[in-house]
Amino acid sequence: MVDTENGKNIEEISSNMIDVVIVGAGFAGLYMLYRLRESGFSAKIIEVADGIGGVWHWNRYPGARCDIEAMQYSYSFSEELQQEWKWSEIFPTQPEILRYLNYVADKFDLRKNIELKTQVNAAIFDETHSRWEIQTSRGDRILAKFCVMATGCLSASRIPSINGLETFKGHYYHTGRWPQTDVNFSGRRVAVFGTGSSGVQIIPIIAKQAKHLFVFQRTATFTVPARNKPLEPEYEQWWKSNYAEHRKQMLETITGCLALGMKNCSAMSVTPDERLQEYEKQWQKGSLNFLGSFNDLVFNQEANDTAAEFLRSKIREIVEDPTVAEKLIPRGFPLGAKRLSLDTNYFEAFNHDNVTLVDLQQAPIDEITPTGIRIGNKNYELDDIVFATGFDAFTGALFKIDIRGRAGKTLRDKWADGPCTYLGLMTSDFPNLFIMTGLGSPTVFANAALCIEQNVDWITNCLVYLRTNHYETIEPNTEAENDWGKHVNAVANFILFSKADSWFNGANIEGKPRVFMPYAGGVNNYRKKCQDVVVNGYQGFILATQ
Ligand code: N01
Repeated sequence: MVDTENGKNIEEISSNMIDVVIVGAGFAGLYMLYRLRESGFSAKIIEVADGIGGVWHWNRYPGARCDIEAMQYSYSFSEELQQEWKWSEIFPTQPEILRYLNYVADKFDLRKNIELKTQVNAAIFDETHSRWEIQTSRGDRILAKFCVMATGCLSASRIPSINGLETFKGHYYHTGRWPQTDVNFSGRRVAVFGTGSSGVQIIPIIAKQAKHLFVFQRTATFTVPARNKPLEPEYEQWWKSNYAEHRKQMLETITGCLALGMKNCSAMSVTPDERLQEYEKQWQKGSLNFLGSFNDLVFNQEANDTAAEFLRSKIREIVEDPTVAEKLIPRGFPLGAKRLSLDTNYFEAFNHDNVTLVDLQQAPIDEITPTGIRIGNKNYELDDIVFATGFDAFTGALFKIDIRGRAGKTLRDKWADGPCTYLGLMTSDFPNLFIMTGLGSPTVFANAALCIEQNVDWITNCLVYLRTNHYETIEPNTEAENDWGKHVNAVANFILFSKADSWFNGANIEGKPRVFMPYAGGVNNYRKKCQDVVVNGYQGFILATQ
């Protein structure tokens, strides 16, 4: 029988039938593939890039590194792997993390089920046969019982539309789509847009290389020093000697990270001197744990103000020119409401003679010209422009795919007013479609590697349950989905993270609905909710035998 539209016969298409198609070969996709194969499912990853690694493949800009300790930001599923892999630094660089992921792919023989350089164009649910048809840029149509979107929450990079960009005669780059060839800024005049985590990492490196660096800042940012260093053998040994137990403890935390010696009291319950001492101690230690210096910094504005003021005082100490320091001081939003960054010599970079801060709050850009950037009658002559301008987070990568569920309904239409999921894992009317992009889950506030493993384990156990009990489909009921959405919102309103324009709530993308998308209730609570749903017979899900 011939399918006239695509010129392929049904037998040819059916021979392409597998249990699960996974979209994306990052941290999530790789472990998903491993777990599914171990559980007896046929599975395949489709990945658009020419290599595995997801964000760690694309974000190869100078200075890119992890801001969660590698001993924790790594897979826990194999004791052998976690014992034999040796990290060189506390916060390893992008190349080292990519090497690790490649090592994992080789060790567990994952590559044979990964198809690179292939874009998934569409995923269409066939209600008659309860299966997904995945259409790729190679013209393939793969049929799968289940589809897992491991497309990442920060993978759809975004260059803002600035008048005249297409006329620019120099080079321009986005941090999230960095070329694989060497980019050297020596002797060049470079502009950087964006002072989020990517900008904070790349700016000090370019400052060292460039003839002149212009940082075009729209919103000043809070950062804490990383104080990165080589991994000390004793520390590594401490982790490795009892890895399983440490990983277990991590699961019981809010952030999915072990942070020892933190104070479990309100910032307002101690004297101002004690407070400062604690902030100073955490500042000297470095790491994002600064936000946990006291247990109420994320929901008590008064407490948050004290920590924010401490960080502002540090900027004044570091930056020599007081006028520049004032421009670099973040104001108008709580600490943490835009994601806190870890830095290495970020503010120090502004003390270099070859670095100029351009404050876009004073005057916005008029245009990009063939030779640079114009603001009013001032021209900045440039050779290169770097956009560290972030991502269409959570939904951007999903919406690049034409995803259609029941009755041909598109995901885009369903989520026109903002995404809605149950546990961040599924959405109603899209049976057997699992989503692992951090929506409605704590991933972006926590140790993403651990959150990914939790999601993958949940999905795998769910598929085993369906197989054992002869169910054909699973999808959330709308009531459970709505209740989850309300809960995610209620938690977001309780904490201060919702009180700023950010990629958390879609505010960084023009026209995107303002919905607070991640779950801020903590890894421990999220896990418990996911477990309870299972214990109660997949409560909130509709399971059907045909
Ligand atoms: O992106 P961002 P990012 N003109 O959206 C500015 C993770 N990550 O790539 O705030 C001028 O945070 C924008 O300004 P404003 C991490 O979770 C982790 O830095 O919108 N500026 C902002 O300053 C992080 O949170 C690591 O006013 C413009 C910046 O661009 C997430 O990825 C490293 C502009 C965008 O900041 C995203 O970080 C890197 C315009 N038209 C990233 N448009 C680790 O360390 C936007 N901006 C693991």
